[in-house]
Parts: sequence; C-alpha cells; structure tokens
Amino acid sequence: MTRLSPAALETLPAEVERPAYDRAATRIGVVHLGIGAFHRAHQAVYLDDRLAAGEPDWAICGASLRSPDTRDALGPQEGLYTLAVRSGAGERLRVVGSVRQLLVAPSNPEALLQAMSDPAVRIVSLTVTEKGYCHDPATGTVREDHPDIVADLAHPREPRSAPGYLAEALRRRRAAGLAPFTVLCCDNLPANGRTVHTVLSRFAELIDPDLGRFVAGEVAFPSTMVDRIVPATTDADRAAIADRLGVQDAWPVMTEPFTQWVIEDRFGAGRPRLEDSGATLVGDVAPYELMKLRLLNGSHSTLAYLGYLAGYETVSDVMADAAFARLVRGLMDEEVTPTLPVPPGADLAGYKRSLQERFANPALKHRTWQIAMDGSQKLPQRLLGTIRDRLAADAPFRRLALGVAAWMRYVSGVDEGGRPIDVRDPMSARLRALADEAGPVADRLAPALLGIGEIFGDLARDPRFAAPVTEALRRLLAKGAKRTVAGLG
Ligand code: CS2
Repeated sequence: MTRLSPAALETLPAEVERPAYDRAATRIGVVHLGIGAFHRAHQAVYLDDRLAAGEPDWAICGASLRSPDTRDALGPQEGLYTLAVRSGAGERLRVVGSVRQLLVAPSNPEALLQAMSDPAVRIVSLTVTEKGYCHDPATGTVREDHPDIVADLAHPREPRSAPGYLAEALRRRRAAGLAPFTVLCCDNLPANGRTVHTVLSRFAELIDPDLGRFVAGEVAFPSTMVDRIVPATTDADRAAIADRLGVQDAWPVMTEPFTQWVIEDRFGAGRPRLEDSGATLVGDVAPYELMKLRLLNGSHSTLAYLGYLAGYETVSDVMADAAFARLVRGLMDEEVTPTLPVPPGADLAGYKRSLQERFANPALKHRTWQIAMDGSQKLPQRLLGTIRDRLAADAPFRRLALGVAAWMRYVSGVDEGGRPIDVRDPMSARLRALADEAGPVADRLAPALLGIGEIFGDLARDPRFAAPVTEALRRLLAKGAKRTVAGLG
C-alpha cells in the first residue's frame, strides 16, 4: 500500500478533510517540544486552521526530546498525518498539514537549537508531560539534583532536558540581538506558564545570573488550559485508518469531538489569531485550569486506578459500571465543585455532564493503564490540591481519599489477581521498594508512601489526611476495588 504523502492527498476518499492551503508557502513560526499524539490532536489542529485561514507564518517544527519514533513515522509523510475523530456517531477523518519539519533532539541537538533561534520563530510550545520539566511536583520548583538538570548545568550549551533547550536557545537569541520567543506550556500542570517560568528562571540563573534575570523579566510565559482526550494509537487503529484512506499512515492520531484551549493573552512576539479557531483568550487562566485539572483529570486518575484494579481495560468500560459512574458524579458534585472558583460565563453543571459523556464515549478505547502512568507527577494537581481545600473547609473527601488509596494499591505493583502491574512512573523503583518493604498492610503501606515529600508535601504530616486514606486503603486491600466502590453508596 502506498504511504500517505502530499502526492497521495489527491487519491484520498472525498470525505477525508485535507489541508486547504499551499503548504509550501507556509513558514515555521512555532517550534514544539514533545511532538506526541496530544499535540497533534490539539495545538497542531488549531494551527492547521490558522494556516488555512490565511496566516501562513505559523507552521510547526515538531521535536521529540527522546525517541525518534514520531520523526521516523511522519518524516516519510512530510509531516502529514490523519486525525480520526471518534464518537458514537462514527468517525471523521482529517489530514493535518501544519507540521512542516520533524526533529529528534538527541540525534541532532544543534538542529533543534538552530530552529529555536530562527528569527521567524516566535513561539516555543511544549507538551513534554509533567515529568519533562524536571521539577518537584509538590513545590513547583526545579529539582537541582535531577540527573538531566545536573547534566545540563554542567554543559549548558549541549542540553538534553526541556529547560536546558529553552535556556540555551534564549541565550543564543539574546546574544544575537533577537527578541525572545514566547514559552507556551501545554501540559496539565497547575499554573503551567507560571510554573515553567519559575523552573526556567531558576535554572537559567544557575547557569548565569544575568540570563536568569533575562528569563525572569523579559520572556512571556502565558498559562494555558488544554483539553482533548487522546488515547494512544494501536496497530488496530493503524489498520482501520489505512482501510478507510486507501493509503498507509504510519501514525494516525485518535481523538474525541471535544476540544478546548484557553490561553492567557500575554505573548511577547505576536501570535496567530487562535480565537478565530475556537480558542479562548483570557486574562487569567487559573479558574479554567482548576476546573479542568480537578474535575476532568482528578476524575480520570481516580477512575484509572480504581478501574484498573477492578479489571476494566478502558475508561468507557469503567463508566459502564453504575457504581463507578455514581462515584465520579459524587466526586465531582460533592467534593470538587465546592472548591472551584467558577470561570466567567461557565456552566459548571453542563461541563460536568459533558465530562461524563466524554468518559463514556465507547469509540475512544482510552486505557486505564495509560492514564495511570506517572501518578507521582499527577496526584498533586489532580487530587491533593482539592483535598487541601477540603481540609481547610473542614469538609469530607472520602472519594478523593479513595482515589489516593487506589494509587497506593496500584503502585505496589501487583493486581488483585496476584499478577504484576506494569507501573510506569519516574519514581516506580522507589515506590515499589517502599511497597515491598511495607507489604500489603494498609497501616504500613499508607504511611510509607505518604512519607514521599515530593508528592505529598505538608499533607504527609496531617493525620486528618492520613486517616481517611489509610482507611480507604484498608478497604481496598480487604474487599477489592469493585466491592469498595459498590459499597460507597
Ligand atoms: C489523562 C489526560 O492521561 C491522562 O493522565 O488524564 O491525558 C487527559 O486525557 C487530558 O488531559 C484531556 O484533556
């Protein structure tokens, strides 16, 4: 079968949407670090719309900081890939053309630094996942002992971490008399722009105090809230898309109809008219971001840990169990909603209803195991911040506590049938060692894991937190996830 390519666009079935602009006439204005499926289902689509709307300066150079897989898959396709939007109503296909160049940082760091130093580049955006910022999730500050940070501080001109690339590229631009790019974080971190500003200012300061002052004072870091559910692509997806296209796409991206992007309108060097492609430009993203992290991602993680333990493969499988659907409604309505400042004009009840429908989308096949990844980096902003607010209000949080306990049960590495769990987490070795030492006993396992300051911070020492979490873990260990959730009422 022939491969997806610019020439093959002509041969696609009529119903497949494709770039309605001259790709060759576009210029790269955005370098994106972390060109995974999420970026390609989200920011790259908004920019594809801007290119089609007659803003040719915002094509993307996408870089991977680790693996060559995306470049290897999309390079031969000149960056083209298919977006499959799936719902109960069927599947819509669109070939996206906004990615014009693909780089792999480790195999050619200089090419990436040059791309980031190009005068035409005005935005460097990032989806490098929570752990890619090398920060302490509990405090939001850079981990100066992180191996990549240690290496980049020793050799700042040959970086390997995301902060390392940003700092070196900003240094080069400054030395060349070029304006800095805007740093646009699109990861699910709290106050993501501010967090990256803090991380990068400190990191740059450690390299050179002058560079640190420049980054702190002269570079724009608007915060964003990004939302679209993007399950990992499977081989079955690849085969199904090839069938529909009549050509082979090595890496199509699967997603849902819903998409949302809320961005603080603080760009240092210009921006595309993203508001004309459905993004919301605001002064302060904080209320939107809290709403999304706590309602969507908090529920997601809770469903992922409990659902995995209960033997459910996908989020829609979990939602089909009435007790779990009830748990998520109770979590949102009773425990999360009272902690949220409502964003201007937002319809919180409608938002929560739509979340439940999105989770239940049977066409998505979003694996619980995928969401369960990197819990040590996710828990603080998804569950622990809400719990802090509940504690401050002297209010109960038994479902949130159960979510935390399910994470503990999950990272101990053995499922309810005695089979090993493939726990993917930057702290997995430490988590496993603590769990092995404690054994499957709630009164030992809970305190052992709560002692991890990078995750729990001040909560570790709060008995009002430890007691309900330990109690929930006790029930999980004794009765299993299904019966525990059913027993919640
Ligand atoms: C998910 C998110 O994998 C996860 O942790 O909770 O990727 C989620 O699907 C997105 O944030 C939705 O916008």
